[in-house]
Parts: sequence; C-alpha cells; structure tokens
Amino acid sequence: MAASPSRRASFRPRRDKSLKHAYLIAMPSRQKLIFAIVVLVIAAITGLGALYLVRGPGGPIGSGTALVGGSFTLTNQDGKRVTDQDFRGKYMLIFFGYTYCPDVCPSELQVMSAALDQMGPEADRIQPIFITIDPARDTPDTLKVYVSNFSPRMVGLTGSDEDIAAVAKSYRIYYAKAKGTENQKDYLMDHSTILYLMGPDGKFVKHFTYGTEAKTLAEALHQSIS
Ligand SMILES: [Cu+2]
Repeated sequence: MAASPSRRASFRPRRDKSLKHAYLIAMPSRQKLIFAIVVLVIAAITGLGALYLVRGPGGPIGSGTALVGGSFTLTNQDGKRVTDQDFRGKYMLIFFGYTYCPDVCPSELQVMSAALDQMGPEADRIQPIFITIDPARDTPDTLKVYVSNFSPRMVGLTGSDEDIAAVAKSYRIYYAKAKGTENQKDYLMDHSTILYLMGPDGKFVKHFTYGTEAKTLAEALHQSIS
C-alpha cells in the first residue's frame, strides 16, 4: 500500500465522525500499524504474565507440568545411544550448554557438582546430566573428558543436530551461534541457562535459575526429593 504524501500530511481525526471508532478509522496506515504493534506487544506481555502465573516462579502448578520435558534419544559420553527411559527411577538434574563455553557452563556444572556433594548419599537419587547444544564440536569423547572434570557421576549427552534440536525444543531451551562469532572456528554459543529437576517418572519437578548457589541448590534439591 503506497501512501501518497498528501494522505500522510492530511491526517486529522475528523472524517467519519459519526462512526464509533472514528479515530481508529481516520488513523493513517502507519499509525494503524504502530497501534496494531502496541496491541500485539501488550497481548504478548499479558500472555507471558499469565504463563508465569500458571507456572509460578518455582515451577508449574497443575496442568503446567506438561509444558517442559519429554522423551529423547541421545548419545552418551561412551558413545552409547540412551533414552530418557534409561534414567527412570532417578531424578534428572539437567543443564544444557557446551564444552567450549568460557564461563556460564563451567560455573553451573561446578555448582551442580558441589550441591550434590553436599547432599551426601541422598544425591545418589539424582542423575546430573549435561546436554550439549553444540553437537558439531561436542563429540562423546569431548564430553567424556569435560564432564569428568566436574563430577564422576555426571552424564554428558550429545547427538545429531536433529536430536539436539528436538530435546532443546521440548525443554524450551534456546541456543544459537553468538552474533559476530558465527564464522569463526572458535565460535561462541548463546543458550538458555535454566537448570531443570525432573522426577523419577521423567516429569518436570522444578527449575533453578543461573546463579543459584551450591548450598541453596543442595537445600532445594533435598526438599524436592524428600
Ligand atoms: Cu554455556
């Protein structure tokens, strides 16, 4: 729609005064577009707010439990194909990241490992899992060396691009090559930093935000599984 200069310049909410929404109809198209965008943004914020209320800050309430997680088939650090079913009976403490991550992933894995150590024997009921969102570089061998640096009990999972895209989608994890580094050999990845606790039945229990300290995490995990 090519707005003529005269139409742009002649805007006045005067015509169609008889109509109820005369001001809307009289808006020039650019203003209508801005109005529509504002309405959409408000709707999106309201929607997110509602989702937050349903799910709550510490995890979902009621029907919200179906929102995160699901079945997956991936390859572990020993090169063996595994599914979510292989972890049934244990809680899964899942973090998504990549081994080349300069800061966030190492510190989160350290927190996970420290929290489990603080819990003592109770921690045997929790399986810490690191799922890569950079399968191109994170081979089983790379993961094996990496996760063992943090904890002997940690499992590292990788897979094909499709495997990773599917599991990330079901866990609502965002990931992408970081802007400006896409074409470098040592590119960086942007990724979500949510830590998930899934139940022995594979269902969502609780999530933790990045920055939770080991002691706090240990206490929360203890509460969640006892
Ligand atoms: Cu990271």
